[in-house]
Amino acid sequence: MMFKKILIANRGEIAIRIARACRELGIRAVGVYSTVDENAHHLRYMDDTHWIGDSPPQASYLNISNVIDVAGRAGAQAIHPGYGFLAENSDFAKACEESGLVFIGPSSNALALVGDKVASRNTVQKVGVPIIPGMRTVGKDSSGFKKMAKKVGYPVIVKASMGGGGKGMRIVRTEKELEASIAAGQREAKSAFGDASVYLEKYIEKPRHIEFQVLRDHHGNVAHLFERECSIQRRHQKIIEETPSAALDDELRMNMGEAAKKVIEIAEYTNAGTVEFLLDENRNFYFLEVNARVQVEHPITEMVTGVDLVRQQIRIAAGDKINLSQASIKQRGHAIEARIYAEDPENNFLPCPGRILYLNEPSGPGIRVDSGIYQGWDVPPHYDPILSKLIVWAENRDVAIERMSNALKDYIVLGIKNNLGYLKRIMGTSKFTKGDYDTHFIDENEEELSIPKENIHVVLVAAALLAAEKKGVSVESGGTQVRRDTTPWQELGHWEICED
Ligand code: MV4
Repeated sequence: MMFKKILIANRGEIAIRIARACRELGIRAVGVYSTVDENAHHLRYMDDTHWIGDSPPQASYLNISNVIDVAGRAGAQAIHPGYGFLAENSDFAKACEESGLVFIGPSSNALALVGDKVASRNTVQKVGVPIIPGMRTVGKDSSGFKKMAKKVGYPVIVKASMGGGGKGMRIVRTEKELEASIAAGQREAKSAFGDASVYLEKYIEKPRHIEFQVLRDHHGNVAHLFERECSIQRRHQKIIEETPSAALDDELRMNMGEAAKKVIEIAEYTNAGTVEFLLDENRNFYFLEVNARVQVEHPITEMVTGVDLVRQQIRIAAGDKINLSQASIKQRGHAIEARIYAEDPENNFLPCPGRILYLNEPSGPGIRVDSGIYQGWDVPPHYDPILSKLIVWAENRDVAIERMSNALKDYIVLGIKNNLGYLKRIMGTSKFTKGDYDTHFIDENEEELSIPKENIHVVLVAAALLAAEKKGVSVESGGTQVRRDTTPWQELGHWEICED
């Protein structure tokens, strides 16, 4: 039976995305908000809204009993957690199960399994999915780590078993660093995840990060929706994603897709899930982990396959069968997503909350904007500073890049610092346009991605040349060029209108 009412336990662009899917399915959407989010954009898309607690996430969007209480009071039959917050929390999924609410995601058991990296490695290895050579249990003493490091060969990597997102990770190049790296990894894992367990793997030097979208229903039907190339990351935060990946051919794509389905099946995982792989320079792929949620970058898969992933999540949770055969799912054209953040690329990507004084969002053929903001809104400092996502589709990669570059130029956010200029520079790098990149792209292209400091002088020279020309003086420009990607707005830096 399809739900009549769903509580959306999230905020921002993803809450709006889920509310749209509800509306199309004839389901009422219940929105929630913290104190600071009283005027947040997502509430305008809900049929009903409820306060769930104070501004800090722990008091509101992360507060399990508050969310469950509100769902009960609002008469919702199901909860969609979105991404982040409670999305991959098996205690929350369990609390939903115990209070008779449907958690729109996998079972709490499947969530617990994929949340444990060592257990996941062992499970998928049983069905022949390749894993990175390394330890099969969490390390007890340093002699076990030493033995495995010798066996697989340096460099190695120490990883948190109960974590993700790169926390607790340490790359180790020689045996004499090993002991200190284990201790550092354990300390970081303990403070980030409340569990100090770490294990060791061979370190893959220049991997691409490629993930496969999978759907599996409660009747055992499973299908993958191809890959997303997510190698353009900074400190484990993805910036640009695209599909198809330039690194795969049809055969490798098929093999990875089949492996992804095996992972989801052996984990008895239901709903939408993503299987992450590392692809090494010799085109060997290895299972990394399962992301048990709808992902930030899900729209690029929707654009090339035509499948509405959030609609599928809701249908699967309601007990419907996935009405898709593997053979019917095709990749058509090319899609790219850029994540727009309130952050300062010139100041170590420091989050920059504040008031949006002017907003113009791009539109046009093949352009999708999943936005969580509006002009006049104050971006609060309490949450992840993602503002919106710009997604483009085109018949091929070159046209998609051109379309993205132009759409980024039309995207204007004034009043708060943001990464729009930085994203435009990524589109202009030769490594990106060639599709020749791995997970080190951001670090290795730092120079090309930063605004040259002398640029302001170039602008002054250009102004002087123009002034001279007006006076009828003839001058030689000397071949200096003003970069096309710097605008007067960027040169101006932060500014605001003061009322007095
Ligand atoms: C690795 C790796 C290389 N070798 N494991 C990143 C987060 C977590 N999902 C696992 N990650 C990685 N695991 C082995 N054995 C490279 C990454 C990795 C990465 C590492 C450093 C800097 C950026 C990275 C981006 C993606 C993946």
